[in-house]
Amino acid sequence: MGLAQNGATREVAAGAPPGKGKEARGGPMLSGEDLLRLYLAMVLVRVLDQRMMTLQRQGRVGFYGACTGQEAACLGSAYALRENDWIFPSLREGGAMLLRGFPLLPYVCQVLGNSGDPTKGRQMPSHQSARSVRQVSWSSCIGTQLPQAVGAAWAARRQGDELVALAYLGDGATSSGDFHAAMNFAGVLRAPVVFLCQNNHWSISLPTSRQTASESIAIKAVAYGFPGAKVDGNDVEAVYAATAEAVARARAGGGPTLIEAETYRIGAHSSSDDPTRYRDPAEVEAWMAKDPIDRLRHRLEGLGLWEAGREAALQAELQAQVAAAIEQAEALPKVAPETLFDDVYAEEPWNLSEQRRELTRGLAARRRPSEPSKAV
Ligand SMILES: Cc1ncc(C[n+]2csc(CCOP(=O)(O)OP(=O)(O)O)c2C)c(N)n1
Ligand SMILES: [Mg+2]
Repeated sequence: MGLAQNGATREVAAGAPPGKGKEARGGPMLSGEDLLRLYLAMVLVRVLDQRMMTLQRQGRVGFYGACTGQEAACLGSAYALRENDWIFPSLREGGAMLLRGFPLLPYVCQVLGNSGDPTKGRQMPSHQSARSVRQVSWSSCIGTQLPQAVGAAWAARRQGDELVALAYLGDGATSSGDFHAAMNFAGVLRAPVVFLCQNNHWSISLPTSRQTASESIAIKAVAYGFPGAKVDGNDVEAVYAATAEAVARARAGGGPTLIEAETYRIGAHSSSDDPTRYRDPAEVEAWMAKDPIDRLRHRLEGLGLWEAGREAALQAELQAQVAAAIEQAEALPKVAPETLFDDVYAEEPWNLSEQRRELTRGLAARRRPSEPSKAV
């Protein structure tokens, strides 16, 4: 793992023994307890993604995008944040909300877009977000989250707030105008933002080799006047170490960092995609051998913190948790149409109130059993 700064490259922590408990969070090392916590979160996200994709195929969910193969890059980086930091996701980082304490049931409700969804079904499925864990929605509009993250980070800094914004992007987003505008502004303003690019080798069917002529994505940071780091995105400790270092620098007023986490999208781009039409199965198999979850499990076993015998029980437990959340979520009613008018204005204008009343009357009339006709 190297760190490129103004053309120079240097090594940052990789594969070092985990640090001890209290100094670990915020520092470059993870304790054994942290590694276990991350392992459980990564396995939960894998199990959830598999179940949700199945639900989509059964017609019970409209759309889904999985993070399979990228759990270390996604969760290892999110783990380096403090509670009051903000996440601006790209396409696959919903699981960071769970790691940051968002409950599973409303999470599943967001995928279903039903009445248990705190965002009232207004988002596309898979575009979870929650103010409670300071995470905005996925950004299906590629790259738009990046200037937003810079703006939020800069505004917070101007208000004297020490928070950091972690902005995720894919390799494909590096070709968007928003990426370059965001990188430029972040550098000029020294905004406390960390850009975490999950280079998963594909932008739907376009390979990263067709995305850029640069020697890496990380190197692009040099042109904007701040450091870039390239890490093994399937090594959760390496991702954490690089992000923790970048977050600490941003918080201390040292400005932004671009981290390239090299990983691989094992599954389809989304439930709307068929990767067998453009990818060599041998490539997928080669990356499956580098699975970040297997890798962390081996690490934990080596540290005496996990035994192979516990795996089946963990799988059963997480499958049961996810199944229970799905069952409870599916038992909930749809979002009431009247909520359409909620959260639009702090004080509802008269015309919206009128429309709300009209809709409520219309819905009530439709719900009443039809009365016998008085016509003769
Ligand atoms: C502005 C914009 N252009 C194009 C698209 C279509 N699109 C959706 S996802 C995607 C590829 C994104 O690839 P990448 O940034 O590498 O993220 P990944 O899906 O690999 O996580 C594209 C081109 C879009 N949604 N928005
Ligand atoms: Mg990609």
